[in-house]
Amino acid sequence: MKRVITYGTFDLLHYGHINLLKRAKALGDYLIVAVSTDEFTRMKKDKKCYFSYEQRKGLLESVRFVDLVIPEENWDQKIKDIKEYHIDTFVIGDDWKGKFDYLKDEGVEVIYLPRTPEISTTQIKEDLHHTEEK
Ligand code: C2G
Repeated sequence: MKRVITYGTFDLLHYGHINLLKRAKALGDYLIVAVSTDEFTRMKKDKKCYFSYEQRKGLLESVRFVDLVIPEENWDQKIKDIKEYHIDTFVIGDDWKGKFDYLKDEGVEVIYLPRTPEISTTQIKEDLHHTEEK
């Protein structure tokens, strides 16, 4: 059983996220998603999620490509997670290209997948804001 892990905030879950999760699952047999807690999101993105951690966790657990959702509480938990969950492959969007190559030293495959262009949580918020203004 090939075990894959990925990390993210996944706020306002959209088709770009789903595209990533679908491709991540296709790389193995079991996909773990580490979703950022509200506290960690505030720290890493300096902004508040629209949906709470529990809501984002519940949404991700409803995605058929996802087998387990765990909390991402800090930048440094990846090596512990890889050991604890016997991970074979780490995958994330290529906006992070190169940032997690150090995980190869733990014997895992590190894969950066192309992001889905034109969609992002920020874009959704901006578009909705402009729509309201019309
Ligand atoms: N993503 C994508 N295409 C988009 C938007 C996002 O492929 N149009 C991918 C990102 O590359 C990432 C995942 O979907 O792999 C989740 O995106 P975010 O929630 O923006 O993740 P981020 O806030 O970058 O958190 O420790 C790593 C961080 O937790 C990553």
